Amino acid sequence: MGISLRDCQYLFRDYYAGGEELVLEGPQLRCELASRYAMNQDVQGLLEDGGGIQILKPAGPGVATADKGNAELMLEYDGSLAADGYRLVIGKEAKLVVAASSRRGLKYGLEALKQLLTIEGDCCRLPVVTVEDEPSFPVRGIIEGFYGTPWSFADRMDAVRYMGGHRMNAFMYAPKDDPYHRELWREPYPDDIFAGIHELKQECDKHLVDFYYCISPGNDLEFRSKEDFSRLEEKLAAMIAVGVRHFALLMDDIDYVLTGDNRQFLERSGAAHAYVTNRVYDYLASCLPSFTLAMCPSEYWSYWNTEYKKDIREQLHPNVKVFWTGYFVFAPEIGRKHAEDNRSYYGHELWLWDNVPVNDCDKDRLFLDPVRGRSSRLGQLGHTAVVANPMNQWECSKITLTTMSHYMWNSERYMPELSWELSVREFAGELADEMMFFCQQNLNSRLYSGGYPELEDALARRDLAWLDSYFSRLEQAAERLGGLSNAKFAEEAGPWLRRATADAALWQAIRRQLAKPRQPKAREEVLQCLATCRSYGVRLGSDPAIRAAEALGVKLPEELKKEDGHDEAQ
Ligand code: 14T
Repeated sequence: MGISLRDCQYLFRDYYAGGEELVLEGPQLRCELASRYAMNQDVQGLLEDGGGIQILKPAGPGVATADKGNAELMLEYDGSLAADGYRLVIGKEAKLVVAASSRRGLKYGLEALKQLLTIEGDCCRLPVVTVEDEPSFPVRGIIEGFYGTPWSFADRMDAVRYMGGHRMNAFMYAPKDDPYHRELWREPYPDDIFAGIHELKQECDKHLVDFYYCISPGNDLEFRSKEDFSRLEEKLAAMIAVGVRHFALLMDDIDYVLTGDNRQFLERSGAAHAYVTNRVYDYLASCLPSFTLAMCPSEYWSYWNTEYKKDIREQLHPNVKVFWTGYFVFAPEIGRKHAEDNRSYYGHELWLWDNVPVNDCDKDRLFLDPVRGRSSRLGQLGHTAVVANPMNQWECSKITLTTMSHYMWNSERYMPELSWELSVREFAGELADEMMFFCQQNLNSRLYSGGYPELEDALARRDLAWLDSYFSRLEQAAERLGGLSNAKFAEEAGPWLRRATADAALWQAIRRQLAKPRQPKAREEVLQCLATCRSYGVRLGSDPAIRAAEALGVKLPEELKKEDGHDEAQ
């Protein structure tokens, strides 16, 4: 509600507004529907939530609508628009048009209409505008591809709803520690887990999100074994039976050197990975008129050309998409040269598996900053998908993911700081300032090595007044965020919020010790507060109290300091 012109210009690719406004009577936008998109098109379910828009059932031929709307909405098919793109025209006299080449485009067009609508008391206002909007990447989404505790099904259902509202269209199921995804890939899912996956698939359908089932058989697949292939096909057949049409074979993080019969049979692992993927491709083609198949090669992060890549390039079916993560598993920078090189090594459509904001290698950290350093032009450089690998903490991942959703939709215009601001505001509402402050203490050390300059400067200056206000801000932010109406956030971020409070307390103790350096009680308090900090097993990226102690010459027991995990090198 009340979206600013600046935000419109950022979030919608082309926004032609001449400053005029439509003011309509009534506390809701009530649209009389006419559709040339398709006859009897079901559009009721297209909006994530009505949010002030009601779509009235079209009157039959010659039948007057009993219920008069205050606007006219025409849905049109326009095959020249990219998939998921739309044109929204908000015309004078309350004539609205949404044109799209797919149902998802219609949905995004209606979501845009909802965002532009302001309701004030008994009337609604809309800008007179034409919006032309198309995505930078056809496939945009999330890959649940991390190690450690997988998301719960409740998390996943929420993720799918979230994606529907953020113009993401792909949820890829690939939790490393779902045993049936990797370790026990041959085993069918137990009924209860399968029911969860089925329900998730249905939620995806409802929100026009494509569900991808990913499987990782690479650790111990016998490439010549008929039995193994039947197991793999049975696993996929069960998914096909509940409507899944999108798949991926993941060969990451395995010992991929061929041994024994596998080596006899296929010689090289690139050839072997192309072979199994092609067989899966043929299987899917034998039972489905249309489907998607992607594969993650073992060499998904390396920046040199190899025989493995050549084998994939030459032998993998041309329709199969190939994942990579940029150069290095966590790529601070994915530039044009990297993309061009890797595209030429693999010779297939590239799908970026972006390891942001994943924290499975940094379990004591939360990453709450925007994605940075991805080329604005990956879409022109052979990429047709960008998917983000999130944190084990789903709710906390939303901060970064919302910025990624902006990048995925319009990489050419992406501005990390602006996206961060929008994301934090959307997430925390009235507590946006506190949230932003908290986020600034939890930067992604894998992507960003800029550190915490304001804090470091104040420490170098020994500016105690600045530090006092910094720590009281931290304490206040932690307290208020703990009471955020979003209880899931408070739960997930709990250890970090408590750690922030403990850091503030440690600072107070450090202050007292600085005032009375020779008093044993003051020293005792510092140690006690330090123990509390450590007890949470997590830390803020800025690690302010420990840094302050170091900078101000307050000695902390060496071993405690180490265990706390402060690491200069990051
Ligand atoms: F397939 C991939 F593209 C990929 O990134 N695989 C894993 C992924 O499951 C994990 O979540 C991610 C982040 O930790 O990185 C890959 O796993 C790693 C990462 C490492 F840094 C495996 C070994 C590493 F040394």
